[in-house]
Amino acid sequence: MIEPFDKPIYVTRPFMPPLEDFCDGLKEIWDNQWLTNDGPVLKRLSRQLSNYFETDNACLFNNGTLALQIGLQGMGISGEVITTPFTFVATTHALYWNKIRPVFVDIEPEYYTLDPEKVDAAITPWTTAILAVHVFGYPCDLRALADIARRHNLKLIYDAAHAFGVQIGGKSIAHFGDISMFSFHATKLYHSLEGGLLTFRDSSLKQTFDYLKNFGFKNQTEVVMPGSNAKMNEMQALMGSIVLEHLDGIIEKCQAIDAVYRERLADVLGVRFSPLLPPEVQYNYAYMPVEIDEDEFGISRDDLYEKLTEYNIYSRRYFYPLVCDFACYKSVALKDPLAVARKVAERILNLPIYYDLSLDEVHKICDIISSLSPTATHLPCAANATEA
Ligand code: T4K
Repeated sequence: MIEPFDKPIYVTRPFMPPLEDFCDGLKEIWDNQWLTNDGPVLKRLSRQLSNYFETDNACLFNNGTLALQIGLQGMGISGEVITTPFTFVATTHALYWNKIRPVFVDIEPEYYTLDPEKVDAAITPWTTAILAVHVFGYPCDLRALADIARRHNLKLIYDAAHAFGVQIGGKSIAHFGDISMFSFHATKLYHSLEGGLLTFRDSSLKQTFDYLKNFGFKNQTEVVMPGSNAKMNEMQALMGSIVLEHLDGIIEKCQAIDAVYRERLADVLGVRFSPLLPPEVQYNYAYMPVEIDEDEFGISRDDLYEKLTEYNIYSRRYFYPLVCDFACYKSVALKDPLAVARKVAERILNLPIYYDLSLDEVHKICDIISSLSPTATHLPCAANATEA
């Protein structure tokens, strides 16, 4: 019998930088007496991120949802947008708030990103854009989607909420598509407490986004568009600035965790991982999704999810239910049966992965998962044999 963890093991925990570093930054903010509205710490983070992404075409926001919503508004997207049902609901909410009709199409089965063939087939005279998600940080089929967008004169928008740090051939994923949104929420690999970033190809959009996140003010007496309040404050910017210095270490640790899961669960029947990404992709290891095949594993994904909680392990079923099955989107007509997305949503389980999770803890999680499979012949690893 394996003992439960004596503290909860969540699907993720935010990276907490050294407290002294945050306190030093707080002192600076206190001295400045400047808390929000384009303050000096925000300006510093903007410069750091421009260096990081190698572009000045970037705009910070108070969260990813508003960043995406304003991104769509600022680009004047309307009509129908082809998108994925296998995502966090905020992707679709951003369309809703812009009065855009979502057209849900299916995903491909390996990395769960939009299936380009399905996108192509769903285009109508009302289609104005594709809103694709680099779900779990797995890059979409960038070339195929760019080709479709070019041929049909559509805008290509990436919800890159999960993809901070992902590079393709040494180039940030931010450089693909017309616009990309990154979330800096506390649960993300890179975070600023809460926060979001838009990166974009057309530099003239910067002015528009700056207006839109500040009520549409051009100056003290002119409001030029119906904007929102979506400004990042100085505390958020401080956290973002400090966490950025630790990014490489965070990714390295999550890569090591990913490797342990893949090795330890490789022989457990019914646990499926996405294939390793091609060598030109530098992945960020932000999430650890697996699919549970009930017939092979011996119990269902939901039973496994429940049983893990008895061991104090809180995995998550990202993304179940599909967005189109939520009450507020059920009335959206589906032209595609979404067969792959439905199957994946029934089987997906995100295992814990975060900087502070020790490799011993990952081994123990693997031991527990193996022990819960009636079909597994897997023995606990030597390191944890005493706990078995
Ligand atoms: N597009 C996509 C594809 C997204 O995934 C998201 C957000 C967005 C757009 C919108 O971006 P933001 O507007 O959020 O910037 C979480 C996050 O709240 C959400 O940001 C994220 N996606 C989504 C995938 O996950 P929940 O409801 O699962 O969060 P919650 O509070 O249950 O946290 C998960 C676990 O993390 C907890 O069980 C414990 C741990 N945790 C969480 C927080 C907040 C901590 O240990 N400390 C913390 O401070 O949505």
